[in-house]
Amino acid sequence: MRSSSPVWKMIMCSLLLVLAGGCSGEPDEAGEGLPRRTIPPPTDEPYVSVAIDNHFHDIHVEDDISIAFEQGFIVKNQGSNLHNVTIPEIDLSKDIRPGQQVDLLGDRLEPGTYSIVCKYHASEGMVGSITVRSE
Ligand SMILES: [Cu+2]
Repeated sequence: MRSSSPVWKMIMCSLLLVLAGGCSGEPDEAGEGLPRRTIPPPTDEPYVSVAIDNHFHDIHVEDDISIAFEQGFIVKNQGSNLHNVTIPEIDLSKDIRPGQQVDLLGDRLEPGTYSIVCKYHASEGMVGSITVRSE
């Protein structure tokens, strides 16, 4: 994507609005003394994986996703099929109906690496992995 596209500017403007509490609508190529930086992942909000038909987003094994212990972890079913979160390491298996979510905030995962499997669609590759850091 070209950095000068209107969509990209709109996205960046929205981010600036959230981060800086204001946005002029003008591109700010020179900056105003604020260091440009990559937005860090929020550590005080749960990490969310979206389940669609039939795939988990944002917990791909190859991406080696890790979250802070305090964050918690939510899987939202935004597809139209019934999905499931099975975490063999903690003997957890919960179905998630369309529009529902599984919230592991109150059932916090101890530090370690976990497999996330949809028992209905594992054969279609609906699997993932997440590591909970100890710090
Ligand atoms: Cu599924």
